Amino acid sequence: MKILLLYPEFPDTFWSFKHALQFIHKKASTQPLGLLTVAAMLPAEWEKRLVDLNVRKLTDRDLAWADYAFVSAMVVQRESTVQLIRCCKAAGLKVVAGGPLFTSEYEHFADVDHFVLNEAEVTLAPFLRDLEQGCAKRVYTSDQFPDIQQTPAPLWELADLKHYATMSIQYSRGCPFDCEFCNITALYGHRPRVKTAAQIVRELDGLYRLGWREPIFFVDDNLMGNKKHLKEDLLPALVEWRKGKVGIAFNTEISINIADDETLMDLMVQAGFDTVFIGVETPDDDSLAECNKKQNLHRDLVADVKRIQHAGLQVQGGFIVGFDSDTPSIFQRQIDFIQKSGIVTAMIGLLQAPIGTRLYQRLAAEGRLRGLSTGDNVDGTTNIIPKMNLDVLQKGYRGVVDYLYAPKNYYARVRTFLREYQPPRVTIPLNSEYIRAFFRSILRLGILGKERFYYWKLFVWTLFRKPRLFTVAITLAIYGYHFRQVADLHIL
Ligand code: B12
Repeated sequence: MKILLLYPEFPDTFWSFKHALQFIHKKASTQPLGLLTVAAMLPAEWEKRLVDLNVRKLTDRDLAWADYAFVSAMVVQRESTVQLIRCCKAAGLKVVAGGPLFTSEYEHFADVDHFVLNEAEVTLAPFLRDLEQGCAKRVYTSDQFPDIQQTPAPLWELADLKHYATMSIQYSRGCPFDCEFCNITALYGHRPRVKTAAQIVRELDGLYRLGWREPIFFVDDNLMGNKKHLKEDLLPALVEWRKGKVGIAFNTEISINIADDETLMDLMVQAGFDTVFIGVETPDDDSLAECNKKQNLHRDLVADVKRIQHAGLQVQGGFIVGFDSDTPSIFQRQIDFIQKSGIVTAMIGLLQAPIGTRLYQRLAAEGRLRGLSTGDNVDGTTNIIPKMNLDVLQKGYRGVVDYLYAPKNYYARVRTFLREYQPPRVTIPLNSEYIRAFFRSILRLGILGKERFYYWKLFVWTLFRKPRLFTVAITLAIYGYHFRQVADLHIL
C-alpha cells in the first residue's frame, strides 16, 4: 500500500510567519505533527510519502504513485483543503481525512471517502481493520481520549527538515480550564494526558540524530496542565538531556498562573525554554468572567507578565475584543495594557465562535451566529452578531491593530520587553543563515523599510544597553515586519 500524506497550504496569516521566514530562507514555521504521528501508526511495511504543500508542490507523479491520500487540516486551511481533495479525486485517489478541521465539521466535505476523526490512537485501528476486510465505513469517531503513553514517536524522517524554522513535539493533550471560546476541551478533553519523560527524550534524540539544532515547539494545549508530572518527570529529564548539547531552544503554550510558581519558571528556563504563549485575552474582569477564563481573573496581569519575562521567558500573548461585556473603551484599554506589558508578539483578534465550543452553543441558542468562523481570528471578521455595533467593533479593532504594529509603538514595546527580559540560557550557535538574515534585516528594514529610524534606534540601544539580547532584538524586528504585512493584507 502506498500512502500520500497531504497537508494543505496555510493562508498568509499572523501565525504563518511567511514574511519573517523569508529572512531565514525557510518555507514553513513547523511540520505537520499530526500526519507524522498517524504515519507512525500505519503498518510499517506500507510505503509513505509526505507532501506538505507549504513547502513543496504536489505533482502528478505523487498522485500517480499513491493508492490513498491521507489529508490532515485545521479550520484555517479550509479553502485549500477543499481544492486539495478535489485534486486527489480528479486523479482517482481515495481520500481519508482526519485532524481538527474534519473532527469539527466533516459534514461539509462530500468528496472524502473515509473520515477517521478524533484522535487516531482510537479510530485508526478499526478503520485499518475494516479496510483490510473490504468493509471500511465512511465515518470513524469516538468520545474516548486515549492514553498517549502508547503513542509512537512521529516519523520525523518523512519531513524535509531543512524547510522548517521549528520542529514541534507534543508532551500532553487537553487543558484543565474551560474557556467558553476555545475548542481544545471539545477536541482533546479536560484531563491533561501526558507522555512519559522517557518517550519525549526518545523523540528528542530522534530529532537530534537527524541533525536538528533549531528551536522545538512543545505544542501542548497547556504545558502545565499536569504540573506534578511536568515538574517531577519531564523538566528534570530535559535538564539532563540538554547537558552537552548545543542549540535547540524550547517554546510552548501555558497559562498565566505559571507566574505564581518561581520554581517551575526556573526549572523551565534551566530546561531550555525561552518563550511561552499565553492566552491573556483582556484586562477587563467582566469579560474574563463572561468567557469563564477563571485563571486570569482578579490578577495584576501586567505584573504577572513581567515576572515571567524576568524569569527568562519571553511572553507571546493572545488578546480578544468583542466580548458581550466590552464597551468602546476596551480598544484604548487593550492598547495601554499591551504596550505596558511589553508583549511584543501580541495576537489580537475579534471574538469568533468556532464549532464545538460552548460559545457557539450559547450564541446559536440566542440566534446570534452568522455562519462559520474563518478559523483565523486575526482576519478582522467574526461569525458572531456582537452586542456592540459591528461597525464600531471592527473600526475599533482596526484602530488597535494599526496602533500596535505601527513601527513607533511596536519598537517601543520591544524595548519595554528587553528591559525586563533575562537573556535565555540556551546559546544558539550562529549559523550562516542567521548571519544572512541579519544582513537582510539591515537592507529591508534599516535601508528600504518605513521603520528604518526605529530599526536603527533599537539596533544602537540594544548594542549599548542589552548586547546579549541583540539577536532577540533583530529577530523581533523581523517579526514586526511580518505582522505589518499581514495587518496590511487583511484589514487595512
Ligand atoms: C501547533 C499548532 C499550531 C501551529 C501550526 C503547526 C502546523 N504546521 O500544523 C501554529 C502556531 C502555526 C498554529 C496556528 C493556528 N492554530 Co493551531 N494548533 C496547534 C496545536 C497547539 C498543536 C497541533 C499539533 O501538532 N498537535 C499534535 C497532533 C499529534 O495532534 P493532531 O494534529 O490533532 O493529530 C491527531 C488527530 O487529530 C488525528 N489526525 C490528525 N490529522 C490526521 C489525518 C488523518 C488522515 C487521520 C486519520 C488522523 C489525523 O490523529 C493525530 C493523533 O491523534 C493545536 C492544538 C492541539 N492540541 O492539537 C492547535 C490547533 C490545531 N490550532 C488551532 C487554531 C484555531 C489555530 C489558529 C487559527 C489560531 C489563531 N488564532 O490564529 C492559527 C492558524 C494557523 C495559521 N497559520 O494561521 C485550533 C484548530 C481548531 C480546528 N477545529 O481546526 C487548534 C485545535 C487549537 C484550538 N484552540 O482549538 N497552530
